[in-house]
Amino acid sequence: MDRFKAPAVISQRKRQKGLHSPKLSCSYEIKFSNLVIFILQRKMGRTRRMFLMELGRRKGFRVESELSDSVTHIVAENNSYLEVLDWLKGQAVGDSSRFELLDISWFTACMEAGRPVDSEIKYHLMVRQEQPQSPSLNTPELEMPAFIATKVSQYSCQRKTTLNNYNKKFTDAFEVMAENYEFKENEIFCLEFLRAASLLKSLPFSVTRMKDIQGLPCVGDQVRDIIEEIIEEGESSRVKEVLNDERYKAFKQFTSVFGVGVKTSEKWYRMGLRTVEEVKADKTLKLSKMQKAGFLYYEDLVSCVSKAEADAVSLIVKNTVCTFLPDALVTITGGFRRGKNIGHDIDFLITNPGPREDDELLHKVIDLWKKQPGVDNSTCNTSEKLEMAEVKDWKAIRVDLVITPFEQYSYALLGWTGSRQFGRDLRRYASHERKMILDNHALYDRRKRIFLKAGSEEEIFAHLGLDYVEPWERNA
Ligand code: DCT
Ligand code: MG
Repeated sequence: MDRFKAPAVISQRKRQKGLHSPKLSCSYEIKFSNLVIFILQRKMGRTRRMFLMELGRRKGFRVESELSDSVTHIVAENNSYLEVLDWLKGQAVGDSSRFELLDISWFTACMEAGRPVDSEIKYHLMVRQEQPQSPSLNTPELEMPAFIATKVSQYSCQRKTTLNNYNKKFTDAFEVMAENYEFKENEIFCLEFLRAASLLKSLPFSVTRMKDIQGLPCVGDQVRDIIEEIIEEGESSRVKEVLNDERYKAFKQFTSVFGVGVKTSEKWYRMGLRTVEEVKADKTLKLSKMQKAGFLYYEDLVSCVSKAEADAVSLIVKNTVCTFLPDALVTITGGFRRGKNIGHDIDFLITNPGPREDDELLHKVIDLWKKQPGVDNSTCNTSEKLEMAEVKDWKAIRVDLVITPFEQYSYALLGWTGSRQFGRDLRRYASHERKMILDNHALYDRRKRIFLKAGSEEEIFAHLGLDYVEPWERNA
């Protein structure tokens, strides 16, 4: 597999928004069609209700978001029988005796059993329960965290993570911590925070109490302390400290330059440099070709790539590739395939169905672009052009071109679609749980000593014994 990274300069044209927006919620198979549940939001709150609805659906129950005619069971929490009746009167549903009015403890018992349990008398809301003591509040094993503990995997490849992040204030904080540890080359702590961020991104509700994270994997002491502080104070003092740290701030700036990683940042920091401007002004520094391009197009490259820009570039890439290989398959991977509408670059995967490969393809593509007016990737002579140009009507964008042999295409697609954390966990799961080795080319079964062929991403998940996770659910 060959990979070519270059900032391509393309004409900036307005394009329509993406053709297809990703499906963000998925439907689950209904296993128990003889009952239809409605969960009352009153006194429960929207987030908890959504969480419970999602949980019920995932377990094969039919849970309606509206109080429709088909509803058979109404579930309430912390509401007395009379309160529910009162609420029902306001809903104009006619005869309310057709509903089973049940306490949340019935629902939680069903979730635990993984099937509907008999609506015994103890679960019924009744007149005498004027001051209800919800059983779910008294028996800890029935509370929300108890479900989480049994169902949330430590591997993000066994979770669904859409772009709908209910815990951004926590995950942003963890990502700052992870980045700081990355700058310090402390991989263990870096990963600890990345895993915690990824886990909280997958939760279908906002964490508001420490109880909500009880029993969750990937939540160590450091992570717990930060969550606690954010819940109590609204922000974390440790994160604030990092954000104000001189070294962190300098590394953050340096690594924002294309071609600059932790090693180079370390060197510049040791030299006493602190800002991008200071590095730029230092004419004694030896810069790589990528770094030169990084400084030259700095403003363009730090501004995000939009979906419209990705679509525009996609047309250019497809057209060029097809002049050399008419049957080639060109697919957008990376964040855009996962449904993001911004990114720091655009990732493409190219393959040619059939036996024919072209080792020279990427070079041919780049050479062709170099010759074309308006599309240019050369870094040496562009500064002169910039000075001559009156109005800059183009934008530099990072494009990753990856070419793969056709028989490895599914593995490459899975790997390059990411997210990074999802890929890490897939490889960790393969190795720790299945004794297999996964990379962007192949899957090797160490016990059977064979390579497992796959013609689709679904087949790779099946080889690993994992439920399929759609690209837009891989935003771990
Ligand atoms: N990847 C990989 N090997 C690498 C680099 C990346 O397998 N050496 C995978 C992991 C994620 C995917 O490719 C795309 O990488 P990025 O572009 O860095 O991530 P992204 O999710 O597309 O993020 P962004 O939206 O910021 O571009
Ligand atoms: Mg990308």
